[in-house]
Amino acid sequence: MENQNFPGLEAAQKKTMANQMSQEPMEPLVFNVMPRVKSDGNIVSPTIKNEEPTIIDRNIVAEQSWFSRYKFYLIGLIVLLVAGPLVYYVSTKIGGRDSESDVVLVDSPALENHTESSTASSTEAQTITTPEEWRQRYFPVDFNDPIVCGDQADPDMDGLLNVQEYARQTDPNNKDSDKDGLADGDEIAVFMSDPLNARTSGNKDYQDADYFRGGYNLSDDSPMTQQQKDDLGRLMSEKGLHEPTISSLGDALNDLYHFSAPVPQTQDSNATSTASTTLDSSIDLSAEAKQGRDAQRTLTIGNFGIALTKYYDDNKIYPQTSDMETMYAKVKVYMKTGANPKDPINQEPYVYRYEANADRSDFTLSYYSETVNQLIQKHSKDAYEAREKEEAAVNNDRRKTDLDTLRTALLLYSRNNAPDDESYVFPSPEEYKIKLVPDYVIQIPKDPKTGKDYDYQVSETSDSFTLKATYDYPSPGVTGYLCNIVECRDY
Ligand SMILES: [Ca+2]
Ligand SMILES: [Ca+2]
Ligand SMILES: [Ca+2]
Ligand SMILES: [Ca+2]
Repeated sequence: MENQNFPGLEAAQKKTMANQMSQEPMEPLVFNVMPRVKSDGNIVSPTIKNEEPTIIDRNIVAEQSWFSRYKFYLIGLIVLLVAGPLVYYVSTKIGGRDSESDVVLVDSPALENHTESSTASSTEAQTITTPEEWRQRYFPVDFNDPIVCGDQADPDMDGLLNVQEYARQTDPNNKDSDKDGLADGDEIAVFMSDPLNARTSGNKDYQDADYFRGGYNLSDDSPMTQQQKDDLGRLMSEKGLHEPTISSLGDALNDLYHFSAPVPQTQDSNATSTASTTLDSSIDLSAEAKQGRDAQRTLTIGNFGIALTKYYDDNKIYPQTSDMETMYAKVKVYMKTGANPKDPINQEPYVYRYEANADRSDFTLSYYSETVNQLIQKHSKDAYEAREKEEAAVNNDRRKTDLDTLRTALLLYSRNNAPDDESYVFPSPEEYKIKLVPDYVIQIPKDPKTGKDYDYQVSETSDSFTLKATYDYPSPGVTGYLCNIVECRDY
């Protein structure tokens, strides 16, 4: 789009972003360095790397002056309780993207004996607080793998951490949820546009990226003043930009905002010899980039593993090769999506490895994790488990859709058969199939795994019903899916 064509935009409806900006999720980051009081009254000491928290026996503590022993912790806790949320609130009001700087990952053996704060943050990076249902939807295979779906991970590398993607309802696997050319994280932290609306301005002719490529204000379609451009440029430098923003805005970044895409970070030249120091200097070694690459590795190895089990089902042995490309060629037909048999860095130790055992009844697939600095190995057992969970997620979705469909059919039936608009009438379990098919539903759906009918019950007075399905691998406290007159929900 030419800049000259841009004036003459119609007056646009505006969305207030202010409301959205104030909804950053609270994170418990600050508190984990302090002792926590468990529900049984015992005190858990601060988590120290690779060690189980020490539980201090309540009785022993009680024998001494509890206050004098823990007064510094208490005072510190109180200070943190007050100051933590305040600092957090202020930082998110200013920034939108918050705690990347807090995520200090132990990124090389040389840093192993580093301070407690970095290890605490490393543990923190593994925290998962998003609901399992959400993770199952977006990460069906790795929904419990903190490297992929931990709160602080950013597998799609759009600058928005998973916990923020959840809060914003954006897609944690999609850099640009609304496909307007601006990365989710950049929309929030830099452009103050809606990450779920390609046309925040309301102008149907121009997407969000068009405005910033031309130097126009989203709020009123006016050309930006020099001051506004300078301010935006400063924000870009401060927050950084992510793809696809950089490609979408192209030359405008420098021409209008004097912003040039950042030069990839390289390892500190003082660092002692680690694998990382020998890496190509063009490789981005930021914590964010490492997490992104690890997420990709987990996904890739997971997909290979599942495809290998399918290959095994057909061939009764695993492929005999130690060459990733050859293995990939053999299992390709079993893969749902393409995969790259080369590691994102593909330089020792960051390479994928595959090997079958002697009688080819098992395999080892591995990658080297940059975020935890260790070799991650997966065997056929892991792959079968991942496959079951993947299939379970698909089946569970099917069950929800089926019950929603049946519920709609039943409500339509009731509307046509009840004596008046206020009352309901539902067919009995004995004859609901005859009554519903084919007028209200083409056929009665059955459970995708058992092939049996879903549980359908009607009240004695025939004016209410319950439909139930049982999930495979349900989350704790959940059995399945339930629909009645009022709603459909997990139960
Ligand atoms: Ca993200
Ligand atoms: Ca995203
Ligand atoms: Ca976008
Ligand atoms: Ca947008």
